[in-house]
Amino acid sequence: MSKTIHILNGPNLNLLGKRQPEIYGSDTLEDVERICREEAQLRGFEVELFQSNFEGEIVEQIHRARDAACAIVINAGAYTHTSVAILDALNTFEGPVFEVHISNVHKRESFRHHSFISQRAEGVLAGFGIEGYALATRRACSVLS
Ligand code: CA2
Repeated sequence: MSKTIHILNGPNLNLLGKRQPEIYGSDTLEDVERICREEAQLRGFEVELFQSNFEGEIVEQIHRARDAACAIVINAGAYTHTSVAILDALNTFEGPVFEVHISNVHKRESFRHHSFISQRAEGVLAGFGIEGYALATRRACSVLS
């Protein structure tokens, strides 16, 4: 069985640390990968980080995860609130799924309050900054151990 946790990121998250630091902080996706890897390696797991601005590419990465990953940590960005296609893809994945949002989406506009992904996720973290990814990775390791 795979010991790799896939950390999936949706649109605009490539700009993390480069724009809107008042909402998303000043850490980058490289920092996300580093803190998740630290959590995973302490527990005998690995991580692989993926980001795309295209819905279909995220769907295809979830399909690859079916064979290559033991768990998925996903911040689908704005697709969280719109994408039945990503939900359907996650429903084909057999391992645990954890949903992460850097900001507290419930404190923001009402269109961010609904998530298609939450009904598939074992757990949801919002508003913990990039630490949410590390916490979700840690939880993925513990449910798999
Ligand atoms: O809080 C989150 O993590 C979000 O998933 C981020 C999405 C937003 O649409 C969700 O409602 C909540 C937006 C990602 C945009 O990422 C940026 C990062 C830095 C600079 C600009 C955009």
